[in-house]
Amino acid sequence: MAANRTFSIIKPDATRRNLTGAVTKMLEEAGLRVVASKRIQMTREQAEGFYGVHRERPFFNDLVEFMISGPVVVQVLEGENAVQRNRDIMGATNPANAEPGTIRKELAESIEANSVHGSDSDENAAIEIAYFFNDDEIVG
Ligand code: IDP
Repeated sequence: MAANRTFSIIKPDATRRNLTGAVTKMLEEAGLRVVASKRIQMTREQAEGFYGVHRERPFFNDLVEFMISGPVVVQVLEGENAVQRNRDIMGATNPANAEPGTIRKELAESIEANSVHGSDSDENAAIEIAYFFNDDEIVG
């Protein structure tokens, strides 16, 4: 299968604990290549828009507060089967349920402060990449 792309966020709990490198190393060791990366402070509007699908969920407001509580690192990852490969190395949403060796099992703090975001489909990957990056910022 041809290499394709997914979108990743290193969340504020990880940047706060200086784990940007540790997360990126795990992504790279899983066979993903970082083809775009920037450290940003998300605005409330950006976070609400990004997580718009969760607007009706009970944790929505807390999630937005968490995502703007500190810097995040947004990344485009490239590799064979990139979306699934990234989901596999991330582990389950709740770190308590994540497999050993996954980012969330090894590094995450809680179901909310779970260190990483990763797109859940090729379609959403394309939408999420375009939400944060211009084409000329992605260098494969
Ligand atoms: P995912 O990030 O594993 O795809 P989603 O269900 O899409 O999981 O949830 C998005 C994010 O919302 C999670 O990564 C986590 O930060 C937060 N979240 C999900 N479920 C809960 C919950 O029950 N309580 C608090 N935060 C949650």
